Amino acid sequence: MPRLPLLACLLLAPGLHAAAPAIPINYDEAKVPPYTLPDPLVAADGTPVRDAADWRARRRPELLELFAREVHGRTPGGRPAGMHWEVTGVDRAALGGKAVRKEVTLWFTARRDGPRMHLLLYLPAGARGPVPAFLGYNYYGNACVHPDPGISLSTAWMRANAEFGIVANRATARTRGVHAARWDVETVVARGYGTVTAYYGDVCEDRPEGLTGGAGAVFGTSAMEARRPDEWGAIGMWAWGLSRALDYLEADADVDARRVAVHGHSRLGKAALWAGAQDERFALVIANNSGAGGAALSKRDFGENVARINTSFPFWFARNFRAYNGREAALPVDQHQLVALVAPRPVHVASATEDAWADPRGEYLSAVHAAPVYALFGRAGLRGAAMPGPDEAVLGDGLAYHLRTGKHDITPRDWARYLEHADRVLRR
Ligand code: GTR
Repeated sequence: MPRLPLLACLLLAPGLHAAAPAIPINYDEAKVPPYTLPDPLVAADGTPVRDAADWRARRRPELLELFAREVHGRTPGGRPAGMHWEVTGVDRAALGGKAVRKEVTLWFTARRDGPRMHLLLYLPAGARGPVPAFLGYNYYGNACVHPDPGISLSTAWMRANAEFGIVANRATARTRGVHAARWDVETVVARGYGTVTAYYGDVCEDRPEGLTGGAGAVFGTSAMEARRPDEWGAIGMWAWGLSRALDYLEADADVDARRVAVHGHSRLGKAALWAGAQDERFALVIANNSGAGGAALSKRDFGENVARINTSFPFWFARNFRAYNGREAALPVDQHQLVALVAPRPVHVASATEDAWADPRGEYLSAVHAAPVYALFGRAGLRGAAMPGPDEAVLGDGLAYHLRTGKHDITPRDWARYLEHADRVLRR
């Protein structure tokens, strides 16, 4: 074999990205170059959007199509015909009598040996009638959200993680409750809300191979590089799974499916936004530290950028999205339009002061620039409001934003804001 220069060897070595030219990341506010955002209220043919009806009939479908084609990939279908579920366990005296715990297995197709998702619900005990609820994925299986020994331990594949007791790609007893602080279950339930969760890896494992399992298997999705340029990726699949969870909630008499907030942290915040944009049944959308591909503006060069996210996670988005690596100016959309697709339903965007990677200011500006669409519906946006300082919030009736001090995370302090917002918009 001829001797290749070292650089060529490194570039050819499978799985080695180290030799690829480094992708520059800007963390200096003074060095953010000027950028132009596409106007949500100007249609592709250059004509202005006249009113809310025109937005719904003409502009909203146009933007959904652009996000599907250029960013996330197309969602190939809705609820499969054979989808079905079974309530596998109910404990009416969970959490010391404060909650009802339910476990549900939802098979995406008629096949019992086919892809499925396990739902966990905590509902306030003694509720008089169906309750509003928060729905979001967890990272390490349902048992990570609370130490309650009654929660079934996931047997699904997950990334090995010694800190969280994930050994040989499986959760162990040590995984129980590792993310309890991220869920704050007791507080949410005491406030009168249900909290519903599933492991995101049930829908698509967070690795390239995941694309052909779970939701991918339901629709015959191609392997990562074999995908058609607009075929969906993991974020699209996670968003689809949230809608399937809502399908179940519509049939659960203990939950008011018309008052469900979909939420997610980080990559799952990206999925929650895309779910909320596509599925108008979600009453409130919460994007916690969702960053690039979530709430953060792509054309604003700060923190993680398109080239970086497509290189680290080449299976999260459609292959088409890679055309914008280092070319964000050419993107026909930006993330304020994704936020606007939720209008007039409320969106809550949240950042953390130490989460520069996710670009807190870019997340805030996305909500600001979505405001004209909310205004069409007579809902106040964040226009004109200054960016909240650390531990401050602006809670408009359409758009809300808060900035928490601390690192990339979702904490009880974030939940306090979400509950405050939900009390305003999900309470009848
Ligand atoms: C990072 C990724 C972010 C965010 C984060 C997370 O590695 O670059 O966009 O998704 O992971 O999900 O925790």
